[in-house]
This record gives sequence, C-alpha cells and structure tokens, in this order.
Amino acid sequence: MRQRRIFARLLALLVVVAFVAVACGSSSKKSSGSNAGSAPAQATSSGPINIKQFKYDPPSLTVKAGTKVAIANGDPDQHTVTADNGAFDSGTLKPNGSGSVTFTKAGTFPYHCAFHPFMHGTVTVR
Ligand SMILES: [Cu+2]
Repeated sequence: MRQRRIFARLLALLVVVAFVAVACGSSSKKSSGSNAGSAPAQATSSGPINIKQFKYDPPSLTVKAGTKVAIANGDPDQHTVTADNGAFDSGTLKPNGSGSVTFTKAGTFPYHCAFHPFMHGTVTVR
C-alpha cells in the first residue's frame, strides 16, 4: 500500500518534470519573464483522474466513447466520480485507493463526488 503511494507520487513528479521540460523547450531562450504565470492552461486531458485535497485533477477531460479512465484517490477520505445525470459512477474510492470509470455515451457530463457535493468535474465524451 505504501509503495503504491510512493509510486503515485513519483509518477506525479515525472509528469510535472515532463511538463516543465516541454514548457522550457518551447521557449528555448530566456526572454525576460513577461509570460510568467501564464502557463498554457490545457483544460483537457484524457486522464487519469487524480483526486487530491478534495479536487479533481484535471477538472475537465475529453475522452473517446468507450474509454476506461483510471481514478486515483490521493486523499485520506473516500470519494466517487458520479455523473450528475447518473450516466456513470465510479463507486466508492477508498482513502488512497483507486478505481476506474468507463465512459460510453457521447456528450458533456458534469460530475461530482457523492460524499462531497461541492467537488465538481466535467468529462466530455466523443
Ligand atoms: Cu469526495
């Protein structure tokens, strides 16, 4: 269990490092920092969905119909990924546990956490 957590952190770190590398590569010369704080905000991702500190990361993602998306719960609390309209439901994700949800119908689906209704995310299925 503990190893899994460390692995998840390493993975997250890798993603960050990769992202920074790409960001640096695209603006190879150090121009005086006029674009600090305006990182290209990619609003969508194909997953996985990470839950940390009662937030979904990324808050919105776009997937093809039929995609199974992994969910990692990094909180010491249980969560779910539940479509507002009931189209999908991950079921309970245990504290520091994981699960998945398969998106079958095309459309844009706001979702929430059944335990914490203030938690919101959106998935677009194509
Ligand atoms: Cu929750």
